[in-house]
Amino acid sequence: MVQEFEKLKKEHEALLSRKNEKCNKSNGVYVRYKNPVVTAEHTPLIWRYDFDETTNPYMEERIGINATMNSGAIKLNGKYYLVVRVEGDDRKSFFAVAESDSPVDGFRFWDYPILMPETDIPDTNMYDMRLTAHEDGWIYGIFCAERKDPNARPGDLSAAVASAGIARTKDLKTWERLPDLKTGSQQRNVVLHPEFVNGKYALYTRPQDGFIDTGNGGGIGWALVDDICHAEVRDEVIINKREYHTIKEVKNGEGPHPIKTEKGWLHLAHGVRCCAAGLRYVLYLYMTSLEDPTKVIAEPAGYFMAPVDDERVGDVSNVLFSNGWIADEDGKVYIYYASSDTRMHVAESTLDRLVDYCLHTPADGLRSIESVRAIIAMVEHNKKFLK
Ligand code: M1P
Repeated sequence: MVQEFEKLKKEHEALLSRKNEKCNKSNGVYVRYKNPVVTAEHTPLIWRYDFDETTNPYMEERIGINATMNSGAIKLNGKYYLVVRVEGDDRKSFFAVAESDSPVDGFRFWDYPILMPETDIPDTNMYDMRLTAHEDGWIYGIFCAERKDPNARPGDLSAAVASAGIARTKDLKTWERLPDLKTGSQQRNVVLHPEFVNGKYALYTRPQDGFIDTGNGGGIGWALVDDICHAEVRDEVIINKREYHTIKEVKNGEGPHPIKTEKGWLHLAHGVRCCAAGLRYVLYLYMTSLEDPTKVIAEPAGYFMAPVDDERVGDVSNVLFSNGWIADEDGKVYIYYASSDTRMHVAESTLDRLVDYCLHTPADGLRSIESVRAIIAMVEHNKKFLK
């Protein structure tokens, strides 16, 4: 028994202290790291095993963890933090903080997951937190609060309602839960902009008709809110539309909050299309104006990152999803992304590279002939250098 526990602990420690390294391949825009940064196996053994031989004579795992995914990210006092969406074998998601001195490896969960306070209407499930250190001094976490649809047909045990849960903290340990966002539609992927705009809090929204289907929800929305403690969406404009025959035809959603650069706000988002294998989730970038954050000033065609190799397979296959990135002091950007709703990875780039990618990659011409024209323009440009 003691031996078995010791073996488990040794293997766990080896996983937690494993060093990461960059992949050999890069497209010049970003480089992936080889190992996932957080997996279900990274979760503490003290969450999962009863260490008392008298109550756990067979050393069975008592509480199984199924996945660690869609994590908010923030750097505080020189340390890198992920607020991880942890999903148990029981399908319930919750938040837990993983901390490291390095942006690319060494993430260790705190001993206790976050006991997120509830509102008057208990959440059945909570997930996908976006962290924003707002200029008002608080760190906000906005996440999906999911509940059974009270109007579901009898016998329908799947119908659910998604709303934006709002909480705030100063230290990621103690959280104050605020009322959920009031809005005329269901909402997921709601993100708080880090600055006041016209003296108001600004939210990226994702209106949706149903729990899964966005329906008439046209894409990523924007709404100004007077009071974050009683947040209500009154006017919502769509700032980044879904488009026919693009990577975001079926759905899209804001990732983490945008990063301010000299040339505009840099956004990371996910786009979803449908294919014979089901929904395919990829990541894309776009930029908005500093003067008018509702105005898109650049959007490269197609995806920025799509699932590759092992990333393609998991609980919900063919999915990349990101709700966390960190712009470091030295200009590097760490993009934390989940693959196939199962595990967390990191990719590295720089602000300069990402902005250059946005401003100099051809936009989507929305027709095959325009894609060909973009290639012809590139070839003609390059001919000058090949003589
Ligand atoms: O399963 C893929 C993703 O599906 C949802 O994202 P969206 O609302 O854009 O469809 C979310 O449940 C997300 O957590 C999940 O990764």
